[in-house]
Amino acid sequence: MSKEIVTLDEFIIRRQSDFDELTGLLRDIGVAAKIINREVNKAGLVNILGIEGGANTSGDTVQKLDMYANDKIIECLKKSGECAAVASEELDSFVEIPPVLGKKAGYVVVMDPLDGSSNIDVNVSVGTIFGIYRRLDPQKPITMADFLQKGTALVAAGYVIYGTSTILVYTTGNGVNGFTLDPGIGEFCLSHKNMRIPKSGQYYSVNQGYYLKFDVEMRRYIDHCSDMNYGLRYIGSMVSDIHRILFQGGIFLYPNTRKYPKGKLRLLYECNPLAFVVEQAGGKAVTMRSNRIMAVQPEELHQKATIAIGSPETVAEMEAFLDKYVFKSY
Ligand code: AHM
Repeated sequence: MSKEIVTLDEFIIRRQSDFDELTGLLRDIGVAAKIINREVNKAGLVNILGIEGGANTSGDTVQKLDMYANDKIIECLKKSGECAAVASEELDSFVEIPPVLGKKAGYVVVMDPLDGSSNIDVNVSVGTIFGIYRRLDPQKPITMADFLQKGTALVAAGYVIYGTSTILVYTTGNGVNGFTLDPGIGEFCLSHKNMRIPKSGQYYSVNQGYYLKFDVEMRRYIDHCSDMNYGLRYIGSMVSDIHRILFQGGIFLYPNTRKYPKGKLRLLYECNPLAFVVEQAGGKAVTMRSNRIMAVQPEELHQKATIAIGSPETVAEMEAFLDKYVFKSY
């Protein structure tokens, strides 16, 4: 007996009650993901179609893929009229979306349109990360405060991986579901229902090349992972690393380094949305100071954060390990 295919659109309609008034907005993101996917898949042809930043065979300028993704998502978000403004890792400040007649634009979106984009040239998976907040007051103009909300205020978040297959994973705070793009019918189909992260895992994911740039306690923790025979896996594309950990368990780390004293990854665009997904799958996400990522009060749009995220017991074990070294000295 063949299994019933449930497309993303059908799923959104069936679970309408989970979505408040953002059904159209999530569908806009799904449409943008399909368009970006098409473009990412063509990336290997840049030498034929024209180098990014240079001119193509028709003489038009070829846009860099991360800016292309940025513009495409914003363009798609104009369709439903549910999104009032967007803040993106690619832009200095937020942009407002023109209102659609008769629609209440009750939400703002934060996004990293193409995370890990330096991997594109070598055919390694990249992704889109997004988070959705309710506006503080839809009757008032949008201000920075609409974006500087804690992760705990997120109403939905997710990511898309453009990889061997293209997968969209998201949560509206009621579990995590994943949809794989069926290129034959051009639809995201429910493929991973109610995803749960393993309680613990034997993999750690960190840029070990920075070992000597980490604080001593982090170096000791990495030694501990090695002592415990944990496997090291690091793609260098956060979405892909987190996606793997959601299935296999373990921990992803981006600690402070000498080069990035506050961490490299962005609180609003990367850490909070992925923390929401991982927590909803039963996992844990904290800073190197053991603060819950989603409870950190953002002070600016492009704020950076350190992060340890993954299986709940593995992250808790790391916190206990670091606690022996670091927290006593603060
Ligand atoms: P980007 O915003 O320049 O794409 O950087 C984000 C990426 C993450 O996807 C990844 O986890 C990290 O940078 C890798 O950084 P590093 O090369 O320092 O290990």
